[in-house]
Amino acid sequence: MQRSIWPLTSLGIVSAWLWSCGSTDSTTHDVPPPWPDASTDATSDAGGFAGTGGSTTGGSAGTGATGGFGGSSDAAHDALPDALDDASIDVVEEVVCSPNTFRCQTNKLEKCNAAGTAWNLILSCATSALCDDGEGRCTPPECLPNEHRCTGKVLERCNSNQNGWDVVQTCLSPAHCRSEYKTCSATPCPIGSYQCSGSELMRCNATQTDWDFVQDCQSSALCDAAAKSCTPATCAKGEFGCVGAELRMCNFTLDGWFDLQTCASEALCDAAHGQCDLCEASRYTCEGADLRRCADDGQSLTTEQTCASASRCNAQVGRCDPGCATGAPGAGDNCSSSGNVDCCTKSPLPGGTFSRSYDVVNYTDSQYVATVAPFALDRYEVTVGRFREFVDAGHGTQASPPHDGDGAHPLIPGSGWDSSWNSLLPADTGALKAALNCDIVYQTWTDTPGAKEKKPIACVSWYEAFAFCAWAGGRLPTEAEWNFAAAGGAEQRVFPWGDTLDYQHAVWGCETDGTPGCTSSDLFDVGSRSPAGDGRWGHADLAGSMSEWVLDKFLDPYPMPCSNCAAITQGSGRMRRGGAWNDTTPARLRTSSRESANPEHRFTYLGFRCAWSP
Ligand SMILES: [Ca+2]
Ligand SMILES: [Ca+2]
Repeated sequence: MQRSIWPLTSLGIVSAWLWSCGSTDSTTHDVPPPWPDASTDATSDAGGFAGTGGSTTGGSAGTGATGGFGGSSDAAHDALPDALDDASIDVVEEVVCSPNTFRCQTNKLEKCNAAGTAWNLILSCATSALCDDGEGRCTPPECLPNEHRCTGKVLERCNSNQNGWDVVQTCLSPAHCRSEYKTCSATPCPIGSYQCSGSELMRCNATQTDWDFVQDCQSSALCDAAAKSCTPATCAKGEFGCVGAELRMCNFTLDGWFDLQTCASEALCDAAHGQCDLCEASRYTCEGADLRRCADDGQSLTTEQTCASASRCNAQVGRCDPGCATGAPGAGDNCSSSGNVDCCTKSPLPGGTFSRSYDVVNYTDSQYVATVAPFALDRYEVTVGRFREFVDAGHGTQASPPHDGDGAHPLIPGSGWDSSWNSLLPADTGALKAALNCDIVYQTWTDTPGAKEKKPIACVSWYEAFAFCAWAGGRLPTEAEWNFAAAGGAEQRVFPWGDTLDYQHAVWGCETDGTPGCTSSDLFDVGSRSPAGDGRWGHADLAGSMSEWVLDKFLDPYPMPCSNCAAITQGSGRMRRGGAWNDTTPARLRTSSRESANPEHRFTYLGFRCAWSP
């Protein structure tokens, strides 16, 4: 396999991947890659000594359980006046209006609530717009104050509501209607002049006594007296449009737009219905732990479900996430060294632009620029306890695979589950459990819950990792997203927490347990190095502990350009990032290091975490 020189020059050359505890078939792209030769991982060497036991002596994780995309909390309810609060009086609200009807208070449109007990302001029309209580919206005026027009021989004037025309008089010969004079007049019309009567183009007749009909411009065109013709209309009758948050409507002369009102946000400007929506039509949002759905007409918001916590509320998939539902060890509020942090915590990232595999110090090629949209990422690697919920529910198998398209990045078409992968999952739960028992010494899975529930799950194929994230309501992070989280975005950090690597910041090198050499005591619970080893946005163990599957295939150089990109068609294998507990080479722990592996294979040092889009 021919590879470009880029991984060698950009990632530097480090010592060969020789780990005394076992062999590997995965690839580190800063050394001549042994993969894809498909020997299985066989970390069966138990090591020569028992070690001192995996103490979890990291710093306190604190209480920083950032709650995902929950949104703001409920506004405080107005307190009742003391007199009412104290007295046991039933306050019956009086019916004051007909439910769901509209009224206009000057330019303010109000709607009677469903109980008929109050008028609620729903919008303020633009200064020169009309408040229409019949339609419940703002509309442009049909005409201007004191504007006159001629319809044939009939002189008309704009009515006081500016929504129609009043007849002033019908002109009798020899006088004819002259809107410019706002009267009937026998004054000769100018030779060769044109005027418009409504949509009809008229020309001064040969005797200059009246106007001859030329053509009717109809509703799709404008009568243009100056151009002596019909000209194309700017917009269609009754058409609405949005410019940013501004809702506008085609004016009655069809030659321009009339600003109706300013919606609360661009997303709420609804040109199809000619209104400002109260919420984004058909979309889910989370208000704390409440999962709410906006009606298809954008005019009402209802709470469909209240999730166990704010971080379980998943607006993207419109449901409460199933993960950490049991509250069991590794699947409840019992992670990190403090033992009280939600193992399913999602820490949000702001999105931004940075350079992939660029840390300023070791790797100085900044050309692989990428932009990622805001997203959230599991604060911890997926634990054994979390994975157990998934296994116990029967998922991750050919018997219960994800649906086509599940687990997609919403900004990357075609990034969801492909049903042709179903056959790459274990046949059933028994086969999945057997596969998770990939190494008697170093596997973290146990068939029954045991002492390793808070350790990161390992021995999972890329397909199982993908299926887990899809089931959990999320997806695998893209390589760019993972790199963004680790590098602290544009801070381009060398390690997720800063510049130097030691055993207080990461689980690595088989020495975080204080004893040289690899034993099972080198496997730590998730978050054991928090908060010292956390990344810029609070993510634990990005470097070390388990190396982590990401969505992308291995493509060298990186896909370019990259705005929410991922290598999902071209490339080989699947990427993994971050180095692992058994990596003795510091460079592997750097945020710039790239490695890949065969997606069907399992390793005792390879786990994952999930990402979520807002
Ligand atoms: Ca050790
Ligand atoms: Ca890791």
